[in-house]
Amino acid sequence: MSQIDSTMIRNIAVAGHGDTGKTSFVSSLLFTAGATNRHFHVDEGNTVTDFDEDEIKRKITLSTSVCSATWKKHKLNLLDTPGYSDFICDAFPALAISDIVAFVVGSGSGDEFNLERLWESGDALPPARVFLVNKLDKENMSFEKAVSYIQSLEQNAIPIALPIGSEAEFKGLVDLLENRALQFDPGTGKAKAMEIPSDMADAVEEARMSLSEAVAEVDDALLEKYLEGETVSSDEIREALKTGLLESMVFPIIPVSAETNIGAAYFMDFAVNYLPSPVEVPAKKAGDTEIPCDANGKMVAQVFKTTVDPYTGKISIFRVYSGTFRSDQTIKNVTQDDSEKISGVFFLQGKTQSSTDQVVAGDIGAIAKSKTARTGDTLAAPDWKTAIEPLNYPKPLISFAFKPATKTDEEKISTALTRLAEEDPTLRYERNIETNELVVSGMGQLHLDVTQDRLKRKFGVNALVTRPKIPYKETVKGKADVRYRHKKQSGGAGQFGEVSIRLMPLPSSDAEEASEGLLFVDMIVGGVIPNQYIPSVEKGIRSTMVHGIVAGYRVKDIRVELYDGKSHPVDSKDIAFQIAGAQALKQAFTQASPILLEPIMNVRIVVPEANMGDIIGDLNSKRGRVMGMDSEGKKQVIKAQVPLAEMQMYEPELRSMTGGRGQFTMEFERYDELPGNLAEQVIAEAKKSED
Ligand SMILES: Nc1nc2c(ncn2[C@@H]2O[C@H](COP(=O)(O)OP(=O)(O)OP(=O)(O)O)[C@@H](O)[C@H]2O)c(=O)[nH]1
Ligand SMILES: [Mg+2]
Repeated sequence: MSQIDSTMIRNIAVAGHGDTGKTSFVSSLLFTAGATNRHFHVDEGNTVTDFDEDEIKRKITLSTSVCSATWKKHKLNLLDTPGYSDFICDAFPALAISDIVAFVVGSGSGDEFNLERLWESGDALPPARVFLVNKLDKENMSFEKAVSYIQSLEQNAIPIALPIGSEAEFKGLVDLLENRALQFDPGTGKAKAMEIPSDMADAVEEARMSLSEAVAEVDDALLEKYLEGETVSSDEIREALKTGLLESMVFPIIPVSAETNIGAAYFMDFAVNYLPSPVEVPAKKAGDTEIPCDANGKMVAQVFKTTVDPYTGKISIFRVYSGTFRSDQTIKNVTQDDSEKISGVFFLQGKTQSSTDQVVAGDIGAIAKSKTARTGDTLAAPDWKTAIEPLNYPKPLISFAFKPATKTDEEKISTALTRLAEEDPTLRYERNIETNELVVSGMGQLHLDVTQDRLKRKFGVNALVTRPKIPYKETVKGKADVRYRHKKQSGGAGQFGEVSIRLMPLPSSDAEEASEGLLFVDMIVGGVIPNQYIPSVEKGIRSTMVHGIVAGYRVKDIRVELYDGKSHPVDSKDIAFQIAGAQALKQAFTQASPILLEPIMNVRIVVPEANMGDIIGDLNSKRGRVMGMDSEGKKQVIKAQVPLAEMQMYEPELRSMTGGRGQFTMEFERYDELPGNLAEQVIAEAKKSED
């Protein structure tokens, strides 16, 4: 296969709010460019990029997929990213490795909060950013409204084309750069020149002025010329626009309809003529080392996505920043400090692989069954030293307990979750040793629903999903002094052990010395309990602590002094002292004002100003304490401490309180006493489940 020149590549992430038509637009591009022989539709479940069964079933994109179209000898790599809140995080790695982002806007109503969220990530976005106003064939869809919404986000966004006709009559566009009109054939997506409709003359004139003005801003000399009233040539505008795109100073807006194939050809022409190739964008960095895009340089690539399928195995998708990734080489995984022999490299068209012998600098390729590659890893020539910064993923926001339905499910579930987490870094799971539950965490309820489905469909694992238990702890507030004798005489050898203990809360000065929540102090003098049985007493106490005393939760932060006891020359044995220790603790515990402790989380919430009142009111009703407030851009930041029990469903709650515009993170802070009435409920629950 002949090698494509890096300058002929365009890496385009297609991103935006959910349901705006990203996948449909990619489908329209593929069809118009002849990469597919039919125009596939999301609603028919046959698009190239929404190929996963769960995507087809739900008609939404769950994870980024890669395909490409050839347009005028250029290779356009298209990354179709998810737009729904639960899955949007998968858009970030695609944005991080692309040179261009096409934001698809799908309504004029101005509530595309996930677009706003992506837009706010600023420097994490590719330098060249274009807005596509989609669905212009649809009733009530207004280009003007969508433009003012986009301009409310970014004042340097400016139309470079105007729609001809609206709703069902939308048929083409006026190209403001070339001052010409184009009509599109919905059957092929191809463009044909037409007259600029006479009733649009004024609008076109005005839009061309605004565009010239916006573009002139890029270049001081040009701006001066413009302000002096001198004519600015089309060539000058074109050059300035290219610079403006590269330097994130101008953001073109293009009207399209993915459904009726209008604008796809225009966008691809624009990509080829104006949008930067991998050679033109600022060089990627690994630490302080620049990685210029040069197919003859040292090979450096980064894996930005992993997919794992029980049938086809693991696929690692990477972007080559420099050099040429060959199919028959030994590469170094710089991040893992490991190396492996590559056998086979391919390009992806959705799920379809086409093998190649090389992937040049700037291009995107994939390898199968890599032993070392994980998402974010740098794969490079053996003598390359510095890893590219790994990709960032947010912490999960919601957790559920996954209970395997049968013994077979139990055996398979961990392996299955490991595989799923390998392709989805926002999915985490762990066995909570306190509650003994398998806790699976993700970005939202839908995310965990999909996980439950995938476990079943891909791995045949059935799991019941419930809210996870809160890992409460038990401790005491008071002191107690207990003497306990364990004596058993039933036929043969008897058992005898007697202990006297003092129980009290662990003083903070002892905290360092304690282990697993207990400081056990041996105060036995004169061998009243023989030395070898002292550890038995401690063991009995510790095993009781694990299973809890009043409500079945782990006991923590206690100090136990063993100060007296008795033994029997024949009947004293390890088990007898273990039982005596355990029973003594149980008695002492109930006498020493036992309490429950609950986990308190540090929460950081970012919301629009307008939601502040509701959020604070809600935090108060959640027994939360607001620790501080601050502003961050147009948003307000609230820091609070809130019990975990109140925060388990905060993700959907915050989403509905803020119409999706709120974000939050939380992490464990400390344990606090659970108020008496709530503690009684928890104890009653525990008793009920014991019966
Ligand atoms: N009328 C009309 N409908 C469209 C157009 N583009 C997309 N749609 C419809 O909008 C819905 C969503 O389209 P998708 O392409 O799945 O949107 P998306 O942005 O990829 O959605 P997510 O990836 O799930 O965020 C589907 O029902 C499409 O048929 C368009 O240009 N016109
Ligand atoms: Mg999609």
